[in-house]
Amino acid sequence: MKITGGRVIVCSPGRNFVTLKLETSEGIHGLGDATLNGRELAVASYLQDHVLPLLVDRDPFAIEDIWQYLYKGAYWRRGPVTMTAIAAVDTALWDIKGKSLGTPVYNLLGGRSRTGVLVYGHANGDSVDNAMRAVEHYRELGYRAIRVQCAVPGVPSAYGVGKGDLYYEPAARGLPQEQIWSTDEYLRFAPVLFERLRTEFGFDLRLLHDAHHRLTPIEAGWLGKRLEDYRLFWLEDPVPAELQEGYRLIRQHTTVPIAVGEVFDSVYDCLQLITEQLIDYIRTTVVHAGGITHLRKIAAIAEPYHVLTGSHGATDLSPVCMAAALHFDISVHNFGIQEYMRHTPETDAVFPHAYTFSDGYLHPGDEPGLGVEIDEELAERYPYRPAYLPTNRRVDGTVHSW
Ligand code: KDG
Ligand code: MG
Repeated sequence: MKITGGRVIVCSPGRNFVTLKLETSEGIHGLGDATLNGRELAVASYLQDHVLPLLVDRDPFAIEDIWQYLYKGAYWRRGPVTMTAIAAVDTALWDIKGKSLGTPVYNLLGGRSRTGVLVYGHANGDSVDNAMRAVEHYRELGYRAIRVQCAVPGVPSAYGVGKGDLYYEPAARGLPQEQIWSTDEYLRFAPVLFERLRTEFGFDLRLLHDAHHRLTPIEAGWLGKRLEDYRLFWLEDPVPAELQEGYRLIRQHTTVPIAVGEVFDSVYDCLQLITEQLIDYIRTTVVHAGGITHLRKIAAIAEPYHVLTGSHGATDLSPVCMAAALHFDISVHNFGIQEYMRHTPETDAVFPHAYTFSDGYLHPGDEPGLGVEIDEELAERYPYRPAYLPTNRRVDGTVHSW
């Protein structure tokens, strides 16, 4: 069997997605998600113009060799555009191999290590009362773990507060929105929110929270200490992690579990965090960190250091990525949890999939390959529409991490 070519499909069923479809001489095709929120066409062009010509006539079973060829064979390595493109190729190759051998991808990754994949959903509110209602709603849907975000009094635009309940979506049409942020107000408010949550819901429910890269290490240490009594499952992205050693300072001040990694694109972004045990969960994901092949290496390095996986799974990662994540999650030993933001019905219709949710767990299904397809005719009805993630400024106008 040989790779004969491929196509990059850009569509926007509710939001933008880039999908790679690799074709083979035996008529089997494989899919890979190549979506980089707000930078979609850069990856589409990199795949189309620079990567696809390199794949023709190669053996699609040579997954490791193709991965290394695309990574080491390009003088300019790493970065989100390159690594997302490599991830798309890698994911599509695993899909082809599974389909060709007639088995779900998880069987090629060592088989099932568990019966289901524990997931967390997103509850948020424009007030504390509405956040409580959203948590209750997610509990009724069967979720056993819930991330909670809430509007902060005095902060015009806190991170993670959606327009609707189930389909939070930060990217917006047109040029980037500018949001306004105040760390002081946020730090005052966050412990109050979690005190109320534990008072209303007790300690059985797993609660998570995302600080979305907005604090300094010492601010994060202060917050973590205040949140310890509320037993968070994790505090996510307290600090931008370019300076990995900054996480030492957080660890010196708090035992709150820390999760980091959704913006990382290779093991080099998290090596120090893992080997110094500065984090508890590594959140790298299939689509942005080099595909199933590279994610398994990150997990293997994390395992002896007691770091569990907790892959990013926001709506800007397509159902193709979600399917791939589930095959990874169900097979890897040191799995922790999987983020699961529901896609809209439009997205699900374009990407029919075998995975199902029940009772707080996702199940990848038993279809050969990844168990996800793209309805190209339907996709064509949703043309690409430029959209950006917001930007952020402090109240005095200084640019701040969003
Ligand atoms: O595209 C950016 C989103 O994926 C990100 O803001 C979501 O932080 C996020 C999360 O934890 O899901
Ligand atoms: Mg996050």
